[in-house]
Amino acid sequence: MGLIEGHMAIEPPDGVPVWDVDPYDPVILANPDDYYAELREKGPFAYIPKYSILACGRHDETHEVFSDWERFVSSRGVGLQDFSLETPWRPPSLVLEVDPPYHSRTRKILVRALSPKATAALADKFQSAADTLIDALVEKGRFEAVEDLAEAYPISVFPGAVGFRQPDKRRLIDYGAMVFNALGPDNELRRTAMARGPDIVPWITEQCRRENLDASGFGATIYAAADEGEITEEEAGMLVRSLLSAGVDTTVTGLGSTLWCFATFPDQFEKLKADPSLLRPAFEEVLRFTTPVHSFCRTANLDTTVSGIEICQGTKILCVLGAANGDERKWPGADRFDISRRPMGHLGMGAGIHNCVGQNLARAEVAAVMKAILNKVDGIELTGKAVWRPNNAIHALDKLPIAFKGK
Ligand code: OVV
Repeated sequence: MGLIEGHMAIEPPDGVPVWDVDPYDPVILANPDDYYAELREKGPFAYIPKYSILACGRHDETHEVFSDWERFVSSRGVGLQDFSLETPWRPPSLVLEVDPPYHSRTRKILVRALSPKATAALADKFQSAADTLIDALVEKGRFEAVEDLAEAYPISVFPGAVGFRQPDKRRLIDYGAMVFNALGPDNELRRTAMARGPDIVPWITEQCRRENLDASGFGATIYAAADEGEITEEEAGMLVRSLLSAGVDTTVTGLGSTLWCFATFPDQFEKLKADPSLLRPAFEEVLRFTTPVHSFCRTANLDTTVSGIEICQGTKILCVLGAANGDERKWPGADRFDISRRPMGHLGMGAGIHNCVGQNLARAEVAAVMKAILNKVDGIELTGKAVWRPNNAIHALDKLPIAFKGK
């Protein structure tokens, strides 16, 4: 049995086309729409020889594989590496990279820490931070929206909500880029991100210790579970690490992509201004249309069948959430950004037991910024070319030059 990228090599299953493509080519990662369309065209699955994986990009099969935790496990890693065969670069996440029954214990604690009530309690803080930032950007007029807004806002509210006293913006953002790039193959992107490890990883580990967290905040709720004997002190630290792994790059990307959508489709911004009650469904459409986390893997833990295709134990399946979110079979006119669509069942926050546990918080952050914009901004203009930043698992902007027209 051969290994490719740390997982078992497989033969293409009967009925599955072989597709000679590199889904991790930086050109594809930066502008993935044609690759998404071609993947959907191939059928429910395509076999990609370069990595000896199956890829799926139609909505129904992607949803089936992604949410069936019993057949398609996360404990063997959600990137290309199979943790049952190789040791991962960091101790596995105690919530992302585990299965039930253990998963239920840790997930429950994060659900508690990030509950709608805990999030709602932060609403005033989030709103005043958003108002201050948007006032400053209206004053400025022209700005670089990735750095000045998409990164600046989550960094101004999220680390504080976890309980950190001295957030280091660069390290927090670069750790997110590491964690997501690590899910891909051993390519240039992954190697460059990992090179920051010796500086960032010990710092992250230190930040997650109880002594470094405020007595209020999500971190404190997690450590309170250790006091109750639900988890150990060490497990609590690892769950705080999960907040830092998954809570920064994702919201930075979601916010940047929201801005990009409204700058690119001004008619949709006009529609939102005319009816601000569309704000919630509008963000769901941003998630569907841009899919910040573009792909995650699962590993078949037994021989099984999906849509008549036989999949053998040990197969890595690349679930291309970005492709699934653009499936015409599910969303007619999928290539249109339409804030009145109400795209139920999109995979922008995942699906099943591992779906985004921080989604209330992410929505609250974006809502606060968009409310401030609706109050203070009359027009959003793209003043240059938006550039996307390749990452093995995240589809994020690198540059977004914007001008705000104040009211
Ligand atoms: C990249 C990512 C997503 C979700 C959770 C985690 C990481 C984690 O470390 O728990």
